[in-house]
Amino acid sequence: MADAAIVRAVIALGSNTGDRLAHLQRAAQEVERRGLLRDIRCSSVYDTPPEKPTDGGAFANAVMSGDTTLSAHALLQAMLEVEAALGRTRTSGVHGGPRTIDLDLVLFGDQLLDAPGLHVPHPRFAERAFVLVPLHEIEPTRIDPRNGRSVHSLLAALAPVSLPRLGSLRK
Ligand code: PH2
Ligand code: MG
Ligand code: MG
Repeated sequence: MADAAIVRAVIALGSNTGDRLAHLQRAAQEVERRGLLRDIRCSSVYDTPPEKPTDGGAFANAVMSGDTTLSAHALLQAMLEVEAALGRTRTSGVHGGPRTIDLDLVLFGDQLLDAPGLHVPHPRFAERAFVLVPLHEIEPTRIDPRNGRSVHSLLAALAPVSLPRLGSLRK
């Protein structure tokens, strides 16, 4: 049988309640421990102003990339399990409201996917400094398969931002 295809996936991590840095570090540890990604690269963790839609405070954000043989659906399901294992709570019904941990599938190889609950590339990542700044740190030449533009060029198109570094995703 042919080997399962290896795909390089990018996961964005966010938290805006409690010990935000610890939530991101634990989530990254779980992604690695459960073998969801291999040959992992981790960005720094940044302190980011909340972008709409949200009714919460400042976020901690980071991204990690790695190889996977899981399908996009299986990876997303496993990411939701990591969120649940970390006790994800929603203190309001507002999309983007305060949350202990949010894991979003940003890129899955160069695939374009549109299924219920699974929209890849993440529909808004190319306008979001809180994704592009950390992604630029680890994958500057990565291409947005929707338009062929590199992370470097997407970031250059945003208003200049300077995001404070909160720490490292790896403890
Ligand atoms: N996530 C959102 C909405 N707004 N803002 C920042 N800075 N970071 C996030 O992760 C974020 C957000 C919806 O998931
Ligand atoms: Mg999100
Ligand atoms: Mg999410």
